[in-house]
Amino acid sequence: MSTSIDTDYALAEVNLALTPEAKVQILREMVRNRAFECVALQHYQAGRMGGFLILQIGQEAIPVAVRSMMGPQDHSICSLRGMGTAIAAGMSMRDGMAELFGKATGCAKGKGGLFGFYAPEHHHWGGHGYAATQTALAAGLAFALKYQDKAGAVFCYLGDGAVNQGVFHESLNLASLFNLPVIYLVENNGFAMGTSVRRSSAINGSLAQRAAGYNIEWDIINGDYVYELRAKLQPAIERAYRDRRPTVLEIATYRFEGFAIADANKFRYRTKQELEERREYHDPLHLWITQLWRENLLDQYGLSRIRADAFAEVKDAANYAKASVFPAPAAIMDDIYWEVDHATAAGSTGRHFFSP
Ligand SMILES: Cc1ncc(C[n+]2csc(CCOP(=O)(O)OP(=O)(O)O)c2C)c(N)n1
Repeated sequence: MSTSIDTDYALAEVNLALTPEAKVQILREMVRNRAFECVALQHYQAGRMGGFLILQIGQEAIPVAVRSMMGPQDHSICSLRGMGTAIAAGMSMRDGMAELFGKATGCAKGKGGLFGFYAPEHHHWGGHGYAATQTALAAGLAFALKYQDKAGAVFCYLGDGAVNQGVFHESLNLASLFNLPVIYLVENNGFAMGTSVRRSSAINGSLAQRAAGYNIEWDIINGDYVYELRAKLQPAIERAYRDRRPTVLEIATYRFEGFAIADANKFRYRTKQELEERREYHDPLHLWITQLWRENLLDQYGLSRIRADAFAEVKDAANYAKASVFPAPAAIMDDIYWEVDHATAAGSTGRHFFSP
């Protein structure tokens, strides 16, 4: 197992500034992320949840490292592969698990499932099902920060399958033109559903290179390593804070599960051997544990405690979700449209722009 790459980035200023407790906290967050998704998977397979279950297992270092670099003035927004990103942002496991169970106590009152993973109190704005739509919303959020003369940046996640959508290119153009403090994080896990990057992208050596066409700085990161992620995020964050300029970061990663849990083809577009190799040698969680081990910041007892705490938290969340009630049928239209909630004429007629 190679950790030499991360050892080099350990010397980056932003990593030298990390306290031992902060490093262990990063591990705690990664373990919480994985525990949440593993337990969600068990309940999904037991038939307790409907819809899709789209997991980030194998990609956890990214949202956790990104969050470790964010301040209270920053915002995040992501695609449909974003439950772990919401948990890393600060959403409680109870809010998330109840949402997956479709219960009224969930973060979107049981009406959104994983597409409803919003945590506005933590500046996390979902959870978007249509590939790349969040890239335009991120530009809008960044524009709002600038327009209102507020500090901060917007961290927008998207997948490799989203980089060829027109809306992403419009967003890049405007982000550059208007000098917006937005950081686009392309999580390149190699596949859009079952389509490989090689088959979907005309330029596939580097997805981030598209940014050059819009006069935007870009970089490529190995997303298995926390230190590398943090080191390479730092210039992008400075650029957003200081220069109000966007950045595109392409982050190489790998998802251990299928596209969604119901992915009948998951061994047709990649081999079992490839998957086993990734799990064995490139699991970001194991790599970070090894790193902390080498730095004498972790022992077996400490690791067991972290795991036990995470699983206790997620078990409590699942019990809470099970015990919660489903939303009442009469509430089906509540909290969906502002116009309905505020009893406007448009809310009662459904007509927003045209007279009957
Ligand atoms: C505009 C649009 N077209 C098609 C789909 C169907 N779809 C859902 S996820 C997905 C692939 C997304 O791949 P990627 O962006 O690489 O994200 P990943 O699933 O790898 O995290 C597609 C094509 C969609 N959601 N939105």
